[in-house]
Amino acid sequence: MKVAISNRDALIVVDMQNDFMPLGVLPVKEADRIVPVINNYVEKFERKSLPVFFTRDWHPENHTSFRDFGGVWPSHCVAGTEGAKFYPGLKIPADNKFIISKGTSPEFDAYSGFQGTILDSLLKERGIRRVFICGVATDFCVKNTALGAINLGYQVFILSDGIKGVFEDLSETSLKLLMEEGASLVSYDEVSV
Ligand code: VGL
Ligand code: ZN
Repeated sequence: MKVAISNRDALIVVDMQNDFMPLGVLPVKEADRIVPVINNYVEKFERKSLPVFFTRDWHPENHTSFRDFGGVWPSHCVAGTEGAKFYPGLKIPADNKFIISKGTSPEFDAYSGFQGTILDSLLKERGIRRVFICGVATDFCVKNTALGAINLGYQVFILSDGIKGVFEDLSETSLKLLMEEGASLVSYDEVSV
């Protein structure tokens, strides 16, 4: 399908942080490969002066999702550390960009960029009705951010060439679920400015 970006659209880049890159502590296979594609999407939105939202996992040292504290993941994206920083190759516009930290309190995890954040109000304030979502991981934070957006009434486009997952099967299932929930899957050539 073809879709043209209009002035009620925003781009959401999910968790493109060092710890999720191939050399990180919670690596998403080939996550570095989508960086150039994501940068191109960022430029598309930047050119139209549309907002770009970057979510980031921003956990305290004793976060509930960490194995030592009863969770399933190795310690990752601890606030202020190198691993929590955005991947150096990621293009972050000087203007009209917003950084959304999530999973910031010890006792709650947040796979969705909407969970415990002001993302929804920032979008609503700007009259945004449709969100284009890319980043990692397809089967966790991309999935849940997209579901959050759908539940809040946004029209959701998943950027198929701008996502990578942890588990292949789970990523497939996640995308299928998102389509059933009303999201559309589009690639770079299908998105025009
Ligand atoms: C994520 C696992 C743990 C993600 C975050 O960004 O998808 N996955 N924390
Ligand atoms: Zn996390």
